[in-house]
Amino acid sequence: TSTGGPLYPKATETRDLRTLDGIWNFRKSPADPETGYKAGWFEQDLDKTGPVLQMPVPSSYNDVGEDVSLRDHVGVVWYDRRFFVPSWWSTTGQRVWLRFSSVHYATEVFINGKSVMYHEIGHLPFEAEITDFVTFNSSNLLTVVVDNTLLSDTVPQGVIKSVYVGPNKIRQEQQYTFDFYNYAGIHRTVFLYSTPQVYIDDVIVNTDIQGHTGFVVYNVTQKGAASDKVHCLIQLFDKNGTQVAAFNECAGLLEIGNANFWWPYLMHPNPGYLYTMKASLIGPQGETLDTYSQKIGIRTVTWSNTTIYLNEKPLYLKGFGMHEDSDLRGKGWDPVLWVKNFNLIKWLGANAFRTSHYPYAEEIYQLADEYGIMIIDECPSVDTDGFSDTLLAKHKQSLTELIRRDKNHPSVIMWSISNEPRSANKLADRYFGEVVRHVKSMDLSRPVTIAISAGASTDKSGRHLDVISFNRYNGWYANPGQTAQITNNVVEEATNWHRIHNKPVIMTEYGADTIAGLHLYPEYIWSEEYQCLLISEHFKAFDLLRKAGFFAGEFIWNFADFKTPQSITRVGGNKKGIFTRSRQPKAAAHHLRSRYHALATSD
Ligand code: GCB
Repeated sequence: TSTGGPLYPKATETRDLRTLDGIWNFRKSPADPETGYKAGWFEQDLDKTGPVLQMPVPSSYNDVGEDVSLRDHVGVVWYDRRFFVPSWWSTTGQRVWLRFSSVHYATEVFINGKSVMYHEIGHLPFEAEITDFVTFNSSNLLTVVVDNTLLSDTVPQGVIKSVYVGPNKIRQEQQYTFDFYNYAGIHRTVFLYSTPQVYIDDVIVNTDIQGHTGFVVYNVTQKGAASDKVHCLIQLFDKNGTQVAAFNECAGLLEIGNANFWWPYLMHPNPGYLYTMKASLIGPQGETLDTYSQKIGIRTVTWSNTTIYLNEKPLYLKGFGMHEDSDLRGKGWDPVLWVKNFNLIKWLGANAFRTSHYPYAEEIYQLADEYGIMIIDECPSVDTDGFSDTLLAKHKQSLTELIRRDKNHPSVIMWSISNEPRSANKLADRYFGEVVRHVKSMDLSRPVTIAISAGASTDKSGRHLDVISFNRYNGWYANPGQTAQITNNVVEEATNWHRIHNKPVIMTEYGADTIAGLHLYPEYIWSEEYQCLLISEHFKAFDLLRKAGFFAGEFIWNFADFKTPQSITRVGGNKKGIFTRSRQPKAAAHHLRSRYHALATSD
């Protein structure tokens, strides 16, 4: 089993890096998942053991073919490719590492026919040191076996149904209750990288502010040497590359007078200010053993029973739920898509989004740090149900990996530990108590929330949270076509949540499916006019709630249209986007934009 890879791989003075992205060989397994194992597909090139497809990495495999059995495949698929490791990595005594930034859902990795790691849960990185498995004077075979099956104890959960399709013919169908397509495959970059023998394993950063002074509390951990044989040099550089602080302990405190704090977009003329923190491991002779640099932002997040504060200023979050989703690529990491997304986020005047309903690619958090966009970081637990102990263990594991990965991002201001769990179930009380305790044991610096769909009077999870978030579809699932009651309902429900829990409240979802280009007036569901009207009625509620003093943010559902399983309530997918799937604005995008910009000037 493999977890971790807490540090995003980087080339530095002491480390080299390449990616194994590109076109790989690919084959679906027959229904029996053991087939490939029994036939030894991991011991030779896939194209020698049968026909292969050409498969891009990173990408979901589902939508690149013309074959419904590829799109809807349930179970195991095989990938392979060959790669070289530079011989000088060996002559200089470097360790060789292989890191997958995300593969969905369960993965076993072989190198030259030997199993080197297994990882479960999509959307999170895993890595292994493979120095002893590779050869340096010839190519190496890398085989990846991926299983997309979701069951009652996977995160997220699903169920496999056997569907009778004729005599002796059964089709296995993956069913799940969540509302996005269960895309699968090698979704993010595959890194091959080197570190020295003695290497920096992790860097933990926390920041604080006092007046104009910034503080960076850090801890650099190393592996490969006795701790009395090495020390650290920590240097902090500002945007111009000027060193503003330094210290020679592996754990310590840096003080930066007149610091540039990290501010969100539109809350400050210079949002997203990042320093570069360089950590070096120094050996007994004063030699540099390893270095690792990362960008950090100096900011605080605090909260009371009514308000969330950033750098001691009250926050009002304006954003949306998103998805990693696009045409052809599915959930494959795509820098073009995401730079475009961030440009649209700025165009809208938004300052936040929720990584609904799973952790996004690390590069997205790096962009959010740079742009000053705040993130509610959600783990992959959606529609959480059953609340078994095995599920609880995996749910905690997903948060362990998430927090280890994202702990240093200034953009991450809150953890969301679930979306729409069945929290009226009495088992949800103990379950979420445990999950929150687990998060708090790892990070006390950020509030914890759940995007709740249960009603305030039946929900059992809210008492464990710092911030109450709720999803509600007034004028859509409830009373479709009727907008007159929306404002009242939203005000009442938010007020009720606050009255019961005495905590800040956020609306994390509201919205209406809308077919771009469908115009119906007077407003009629599915039209652009209806989406505008529905959100206007919500805006009235938000303005009233802001005056009430406990309302901390509004998140429309969704940023863009996205793919879902096939259903008669979905036209080519979920159409609640304010942008189409190709990121063109519907009328609601313009409408939301004028609100978010106006809120920025009034703040
Ligand atoms: C929800 C879910 C979200 C769905 C949305 C909808 O409550 O959290 O994943 O896509 O409703 O549009 O039905």
